[in-house]
Amino acid sequence: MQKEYNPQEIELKVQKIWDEQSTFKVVEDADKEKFYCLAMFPYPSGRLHMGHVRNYSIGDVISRYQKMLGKNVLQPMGWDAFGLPAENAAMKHKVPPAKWTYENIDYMRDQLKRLGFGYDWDRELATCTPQYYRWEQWLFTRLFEKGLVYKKTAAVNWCAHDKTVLANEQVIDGKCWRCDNTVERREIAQWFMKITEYAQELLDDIDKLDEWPEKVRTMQRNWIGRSEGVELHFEVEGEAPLTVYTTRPDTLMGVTYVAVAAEHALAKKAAANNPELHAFIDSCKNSGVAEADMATMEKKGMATGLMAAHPITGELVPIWVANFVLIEYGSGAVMSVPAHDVRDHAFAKAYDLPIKAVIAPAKGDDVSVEDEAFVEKGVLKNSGEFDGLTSQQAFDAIAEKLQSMDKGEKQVNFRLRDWGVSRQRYWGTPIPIINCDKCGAVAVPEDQLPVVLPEDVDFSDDVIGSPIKKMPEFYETTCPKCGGKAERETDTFDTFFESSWYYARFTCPDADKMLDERAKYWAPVDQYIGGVEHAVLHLLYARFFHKLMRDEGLVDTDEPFKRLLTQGMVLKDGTKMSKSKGNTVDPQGLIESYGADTVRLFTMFAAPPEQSLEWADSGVEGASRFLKRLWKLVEENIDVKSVKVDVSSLSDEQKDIRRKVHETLKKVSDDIGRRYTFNTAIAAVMELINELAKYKDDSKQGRAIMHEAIEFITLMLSPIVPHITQQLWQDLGHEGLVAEASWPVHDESALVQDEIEMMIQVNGKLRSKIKVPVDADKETVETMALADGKVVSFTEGKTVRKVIVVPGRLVNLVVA
Ligand code: RRW
Ligand code: ZN
Repeated sequence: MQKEYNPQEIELKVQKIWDEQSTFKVVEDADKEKFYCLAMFPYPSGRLHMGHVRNYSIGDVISRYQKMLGKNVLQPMGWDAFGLPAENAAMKHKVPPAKWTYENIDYMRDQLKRLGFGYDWDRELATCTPQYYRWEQWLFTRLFEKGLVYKKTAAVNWCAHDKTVLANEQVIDGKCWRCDNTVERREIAQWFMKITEYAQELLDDIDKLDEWPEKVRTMQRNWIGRSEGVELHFEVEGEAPLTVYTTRPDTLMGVTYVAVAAEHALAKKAAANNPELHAFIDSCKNSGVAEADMATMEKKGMATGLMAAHPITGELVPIWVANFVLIEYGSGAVMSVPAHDVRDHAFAKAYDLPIKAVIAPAKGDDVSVEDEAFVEKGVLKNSGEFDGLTSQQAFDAIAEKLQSMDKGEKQVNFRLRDWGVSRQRYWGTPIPIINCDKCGAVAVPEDQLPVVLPEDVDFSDDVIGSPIKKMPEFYETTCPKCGGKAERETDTFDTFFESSWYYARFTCPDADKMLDERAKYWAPVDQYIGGVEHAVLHLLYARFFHKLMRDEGLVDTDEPFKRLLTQGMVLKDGTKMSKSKGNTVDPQGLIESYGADTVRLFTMFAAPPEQSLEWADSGVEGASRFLKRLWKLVEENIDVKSVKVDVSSLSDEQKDIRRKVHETLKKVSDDIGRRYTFNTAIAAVMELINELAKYKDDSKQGRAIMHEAIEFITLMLSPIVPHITQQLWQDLGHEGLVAEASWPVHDESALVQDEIEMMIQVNGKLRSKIKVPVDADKETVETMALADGKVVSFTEGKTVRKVIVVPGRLVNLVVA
């Protein structure tokens, strides 16, 4: 064994062994319990970030541990390769996005290999290859036939100067990121997936995800946003009735106005001969407020001059146009109850609209709604025949009344909208549709798939927008239905489309259909690991896709991810490490100076996986020192190999140290296997190593215990620092790989303690320590304490007034 720990040399050597032996290649085996461990695959952005290192270290520790438990472990890796960054880089460096992407993949693959992650590289995939995206094109055409996708106009960001659609990230303070021109909203035809058809199931199945963080389950529930309410109609003279939805029908008698979205038909009509209103509506459209900002933006409105009839009283209330009502939500109109809704209240105050209180607190004094809305439920007042009912009773009574008048009915609503998947970008999967003047939108027939994205596009000039929109050789085609001239769709999919099913494709990356039988063997993913930034959309879309694929017969489970771990952020100086903040630490430099094991150890030790990890140079130094200490411990005790412990002949001291060894093993198994607190597992091993460093016992059994301890330590640390432990494992005389060894099991009998140490105090001062049998009763302990030689010297000639025994810990003698 070498005297010095040389990480660079060891790591490259060990990685070569894994490579040559295909250690992490995995095939389906019905006789073995499977374990599918997946960490969110990266965008090939250029180089690995510390956030990636953390994500993939967690996944690798879990995978390697499960493999040592004897399971058939799948841990794949691939590339989420489409998207805007490649286009931006292409414009900047004047290289085609494909070239930029493939070069990044090559570099980042090397980095992952250098970190020693145990991936089955035979399953590597990149979403920008036709072999991958052809199957999502196929699925899309299937869903088209089933009516689960459709075309609808929706607003996009448009830069009139560059004549291109902009992604939300390319709009900065309402201006184009390239030319600073004010961005406009434009309505264009786009493709949508009917995720709303699955809203109820996506909601219900959250209950099955009992190994997901509660926080994420709540975020998913809120995003889906199921509510129970009433849909009702206000008559408008000479117009179609105005339909609104409310979750508070109990407040119906407090409606004092109705508000519609700027795009609502009634607003447009009223604006026809009202230039002021026309201008207001235009200003609403151009403001292009993101949905997230709706709550905080300034609420603005204008009266239309039209009136609506209250469905129960027939009383006329004014119709207003308001910027906070969204046309995409419900009917684009809301009933307003300023007395009992915060937003309506603020609006009524601003425009001097009446406020009518109809709900009183269920208990206590009535409250004024002049300065503030009363939003709680309570008891109805000023509501005619409904007075005195509780909010709950009134919900039903008012719904029934409306129903009997044919003016409304109960309805379940979802906040969730259909998923708009069209992007007017180049670097993405072409949407497999042909637009024909005669036949409309026609799906590309299966035998004409994939629709291949041209990769040899010219980015040497100043390219603006999507090059395929200017390539007749791409878009000119014939209609599959009528054979006439037609044009291909030149929009591409949102990149969340690719990441919604990659986990399934990893099970059969070479299948000549979307998924084959292997997908059923591996589904679901047993452990999924990724950043909390994907807690809502990515996970929801992947759950949706899983159900779509299930309904195609491709998988037979309901949910894709059994257990979810959301890792915390990586911080430096208290803020998120990011390029824009200029506070990143490049993992590459660390690997080169310390080796992969040190980097892995540091990221796993510095914080529990779900919490943020604060970067500290001293932490890396500490991790490096620890590995040197581990090396030294083994090196000093290497001669002890092959001595076996004889449990029956151990001294008390030997039993104690062996107990510590087995206690540590028990704790580490639980920390890694169940709790996922890798940091405390490492801390426990560190503590054990400190103890062992002090332990000098050259007897045969003493050496046997040391031997057992260092073997366990090597095994316990191997998922975290797999290179150094492989070398130590070999030096300890093992033929096979530590990655393929069995996880050790602690000896329960070694944990049994037959004696415990108790402190003896005399008048509150520590005077002695004695060993007593664990099962000794109070009297025995008392007698033993009083008989102890040191104690006697303090009690001689005095009277023992009182003896206090704290079982298992101490005895206090009160003497005078
Ligand atoms: N390709 C997508 C992606 O996010 C994943 C699809 C499944 C949608 C923190 C993590 C910090 C990230 C700073 C920086 C994700 C990080 C994985 C970071 C891949 C985290 C990366 N690709 N967690 N990650 N940089 O390349 O959360 O505090 O951006 O789980 O690495 O990230 S990605
Ligand atoms: Zn046609």
